[in-house]
Amino acid sequence: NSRIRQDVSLIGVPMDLGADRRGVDMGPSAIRCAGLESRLEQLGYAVHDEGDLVVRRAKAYSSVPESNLKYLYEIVRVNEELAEAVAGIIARKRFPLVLGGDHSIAIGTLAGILRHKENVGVIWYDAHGDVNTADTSPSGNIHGMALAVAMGYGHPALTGIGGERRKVKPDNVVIVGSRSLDPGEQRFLKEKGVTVYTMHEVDRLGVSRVMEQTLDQVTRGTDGVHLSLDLDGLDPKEAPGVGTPIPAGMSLRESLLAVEILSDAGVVTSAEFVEVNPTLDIRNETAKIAVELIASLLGEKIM
Ligand code: 6HN
Ligand code: MN
Ligand code: MN
Ligand code: MN
Repeated sequence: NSRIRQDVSLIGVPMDLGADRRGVDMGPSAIRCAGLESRLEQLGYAVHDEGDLVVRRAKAYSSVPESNLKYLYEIVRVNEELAEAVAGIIARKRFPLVLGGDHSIAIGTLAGILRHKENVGVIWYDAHGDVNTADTSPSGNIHGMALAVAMGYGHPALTGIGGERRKVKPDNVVIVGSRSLDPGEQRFLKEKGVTVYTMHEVDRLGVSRVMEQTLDQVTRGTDGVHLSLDLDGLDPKEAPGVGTPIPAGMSLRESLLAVEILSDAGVVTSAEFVEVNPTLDIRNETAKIAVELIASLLGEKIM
């Protein structure tokens, strides 16, 4: 089978500051409750649960941005720790599986990965582009900036995370499932030449071609592939437990197919599943979907 020949290290990051909204901090707990560990053990993996990082709660959560980089310093602190943890997991030759938490944690995950890899390919499965900067962000929420930061664009406190000078190269990034890109993001993506498969392309080409082309792009000249999967990439009718739902998204079937294609290719070297918000969910369905997708990514087969 296409099982990854590595032990898996789980690490939870109960971060909600990047979304400026409570509830998404419960994501790691909800995904664990949905049976992640036993599911991976059934696949034959040794699973090492490294527990959750500690995120200091904000005194107040505001819908009014107090600056265009909300909760900057606590987000930086946690991501520094995460970068360290992910780098350590890779050093121990394990597969890092990061559970969010809001998408701002991708900054730390990728900084940790880049300690070990020269050129990492990144698949950003998301309704959004997450390539805002303080200047273009409509919200000031750092989860909407994570991919730009990983490529080296944004506030120096963010781009300096992990002390890593290597950045993700725009050429090695593919975004899949977009249907909500802010005007500044559209400009950024065109300017940097990032490959984007919006829902339009997904509908025209079908998931299987999109994923084959994606694989082609992210494996060209890279020494690893990271999957950053935002559950809001899926249609909110099926995955309602997310803070920024956008209609007309990827179905569960399409998403399973996407991760199965990745699994068969055997190239993914790390993954994170983010933005599960149990307070907005229905009977933990979105966390259960996260577990289904993780199991399929790690080689679970129907037969
Ligand atoms: N996410 N583009 C919007 C913003 O505020 O920058 C939404 C970002 C959502 C981020 O879902 O990871
Ligand atoms: Mn996102
Ligand atoms: Mn999103
Ligand atoms: Mn399955």
